[in-house]
Order: sequence, then C-alpha cells, then structure tokens
Amino acid sequence: MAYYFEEPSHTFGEYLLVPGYSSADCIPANVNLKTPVVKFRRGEESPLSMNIPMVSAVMQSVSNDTMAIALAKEGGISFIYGSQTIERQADMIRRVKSYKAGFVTSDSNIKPDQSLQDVVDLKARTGHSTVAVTADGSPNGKLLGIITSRDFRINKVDPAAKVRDYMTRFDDLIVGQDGITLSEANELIWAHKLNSLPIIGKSGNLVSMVFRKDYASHEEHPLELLDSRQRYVVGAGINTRDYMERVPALIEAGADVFCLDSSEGFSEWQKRALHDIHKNFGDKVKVGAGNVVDKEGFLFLAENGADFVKVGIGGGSICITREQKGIGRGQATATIEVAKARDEYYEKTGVYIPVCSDGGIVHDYHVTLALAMGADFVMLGRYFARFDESPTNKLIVNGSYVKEYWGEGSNRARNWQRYDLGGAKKMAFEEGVDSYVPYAGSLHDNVGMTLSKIRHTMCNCGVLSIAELQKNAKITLVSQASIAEGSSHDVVVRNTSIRAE
Ligand code: RVP
Repeated sequence: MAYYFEEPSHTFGEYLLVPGYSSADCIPANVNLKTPVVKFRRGEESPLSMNIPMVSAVMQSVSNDTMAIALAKEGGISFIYGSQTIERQADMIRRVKSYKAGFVTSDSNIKPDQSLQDVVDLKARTGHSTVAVTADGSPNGKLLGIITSRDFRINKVDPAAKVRDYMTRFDDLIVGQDGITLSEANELIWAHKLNSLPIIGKSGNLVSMVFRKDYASHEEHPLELLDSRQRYVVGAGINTRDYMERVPALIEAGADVFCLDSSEGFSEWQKRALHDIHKNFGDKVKVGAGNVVDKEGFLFLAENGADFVKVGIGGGSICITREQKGIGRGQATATIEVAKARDEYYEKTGVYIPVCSDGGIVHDYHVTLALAMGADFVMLGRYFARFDESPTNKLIVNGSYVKEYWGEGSNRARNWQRYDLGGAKKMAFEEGVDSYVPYAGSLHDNVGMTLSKIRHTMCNCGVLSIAELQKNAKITLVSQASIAEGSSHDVVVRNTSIRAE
C-alpha cells in the first residue's frame, strides 16, 4: 500500500511566530544574521559562512555577475546560473572575482591630443566627470594626467582645444601604487582633499581609480562577503551531466561554492555527481545538492557527501511542476521535516549540514519563518528578479514598471538538464512560466528593509541569532479566518485619491 503522510502539507502563509520575552539587549542592532553555508563538525566553524541568510536563485533571469556583486556587498551569495556555456559562466565568475570593491577600472579614458569637446561628449555618454588621460586612451595605458569637468567651461573655451593643455599633469597628481588597500587610498583622498585617486602600476600605467563617493558607498556595506583575498564570494549552479568539465573551469575562474541545480535531487545522478566531484577535485570543493522535501531525501544527500541540502519542489513563484507532474510538498512542511532530519543527523554524527529553503518566499516574514523552522538560509528568485541588478529587461506593462522573470523549466530558459532523469532527452513539456514581476528598485534598499524586518521580528521572539531562533521560536498554524484578521480589515483604507474637502 502506498505511503500516506498523515498531515496535510503547509506553506509559510499558514504560520505565524508567537513572541517570546524580549530583554533590554534584544534590540535590532544586536542581532547577528551570520549563518553557515556548508557542513562542519561539532565544535568547528563552517568553512564558508554568510553574513545574511539569503542567496539568489540559480536562474538566468536572476543570478549573473551584476547580481552576484550587489548581493555579496550585502553579505549574501548568488549562484550564477549554469544553463549557459561553461565559458560564459566562467567569465561571469571571473568578473565577480576581479571586481575590486571601491577600485574602478574605467573604460572611458581619453588621449592627450583629443579635444575638450571629446571630454564633454564622453561625459554625456558615460556620466563620468573625471576622466583619466592615458598615452593611448586605453584603460591601462601610461597615465599622463586627469581632466575633469571643473577644469574648463566649454562655452568659454575653444572646444577644439587639446586635453593636454587643460588637464592636471601627472607630476602634479597624487597617485596610489597598485596593491594599496581601500582604506589606505581613502586616507590619501582625505589628506589631500581629492575627489579621485588614480592607482598606478610600476611602469606608470593606470590600474584603476578610487573615488571619494565610492568609498562612502563601501562604508555603506559593513556586511560585505569577502574571501581570504578580499574578493567577493560567489557561487555557481552546475548540472549532473557536464560537471567533470564545468567544475574545474569554474574553480579556475574562482567559484567559492557549487550547487547541483535540479528540480528533484533524490536521484542516482546527484549521488554520482557528488562522489565524482569530491573524488576528482577534493573535499575542499563545496557542493550543495537538492532539491528534496523529506527526511529520506535529506539522508540520501547527506550520506552521499552534500555540503548543504536544498529543500523545495514546486513552490517557486514561476513553477508549475505540481500542476504538470503532481509532485511536490508545501514549502513550510518540507523545510520543517528536512531541518528536523538534519538535527537528528547532527545529533548522531556530529556533522551539521546547513539547510536551504528554496522558493515560495512571498513576504519578508516568510524568510524569518523559514529560519525559525530550521533553515540556515533561503534561496529567492522572484524577490531578486524585481531589482535593478537582475539581468532582465525593465518594461512598462499596463502603466507600471515591471521586470521579466522566467523559470528555468520554461521554454524560454530551455534548461531541460534541471529536469533530467537520464536516458533520452525529456519530451519538452514546460515546468515553469515566463512572467513579469513588479519592478522594486535597488537591491541595497530592498535587502536593507527585509533584513530590518527580520531583525525586528527576531527581537520580538527574544533571540539575537539564527541558531537561537531555530531553538527558541514558537510557531503557530493559523486558520483562514485569522489570516484575514492579520491584514487590515473592516476599514476603508485611505489612499491618495481620497482628499479632505
Ligand atoms: P521563487 O523565489 O518563489 O521565485 O522561487 C525560485 C525557485 O524556483 C528557484 O530557486 C528554483 O528552485 C525554482 N525554479 C526555478 N525555475 C523553475 C521552473 O521553471 N519551474 N523553478
């Protein structure tokens, strides 16, 4: 007889947190959101942690290098999508790893014999009002000077006049030497009242620029996630087919952590991939696996060497797997059961395997709930797709700004490997849709707001860390009627179209 789970499976919207005692030190500023990403032994620290419990989804419409840099600045990790050629994915990883926070490599340089009008045109095109003058106009040419829009007034000079006659010459410039740290560069900027500092190599070639305003932005990111060489941390999605070629290329490019990206991870294909990767490239290579939705699935991946386990089938906003194939489980129930299995496994073996709850986060408080239910971090697609930094087009639909967002199982993505069960290629029925999401602005502002809500809720629960939340949270299922009660009700909500006479 088939096995029946006794309880119906639930999702986040059916739960609430019940407050605990908040002591005087339970203030949002004291909350620490640091969380482990990969497995570790009792008494040890995870070899890879994040400063916030959020990763961006392994999706074409979500995680490219721009997203990865923006999220690492906030303290999280993007998993750059694997449904592209190995070379393109490696290039994206390389761009994240070579991005030096605060050090800007500008491609809008100019030659000394160009005209002031060229400087004006360049500014109109790029918005840059400080332009490095290099011998050949290239980003890494010999630095000869700097010209800024403050050096001349175009209506008072001959527009054809040469840059060399108006620029600040190299001998009069304060420069930093390659290898200088960002805070050392900032000291020079302040000591000499500069707006920008060119960084040069041994032969006098331009390496990068540091701008006063960018340092301020760097200061805005106290949680940024850096590796031991001060580079941003980045993850990569991989599949169960070409990992023997893809993984070494991505390691070479600098990927910090991998994620086997599959809609269903309780399979021989994931077992083989985990074994082959660890055997051939060593245990230092960290690979998360999934997705699973029950204890059996978790134990299977844990015993086969997964460094973290990802939970969730069919809960993603663009996902139609449940409709198409009738498989899946409510995201909250799946997270609760897998996290419980993880705790039992930890008790028994002393090995802690972080759990990632993937998909189905609609409201910010769903993140807090997922953590309280035992997840160590959450993976989000729709959430990040709405921001400036996602790779997709921003359009106007019905008078509102939207961004495109499509599933990896949609015809648009054609990532059939994510649904690969071996054998012949699948008859390409879709498991995802192509959609729009409301445009929401910058990642920095939105993540800041989400984290603020998480910190406040944690304080209401009387906890200051994710581990304490997992241990002490009180969670209640709510009825349909109390869900309605939780929204504004029985009032006419005022909006701007109602004005007093
Ligand atoms: P959401 O955050 O609810 O948009 O969900 C994102 C998740 O949905 C992804 O991390 C992935 O697990 C899943 N996904 C991605 N593509 C598809 C699909 O086409 N069905 N599903």
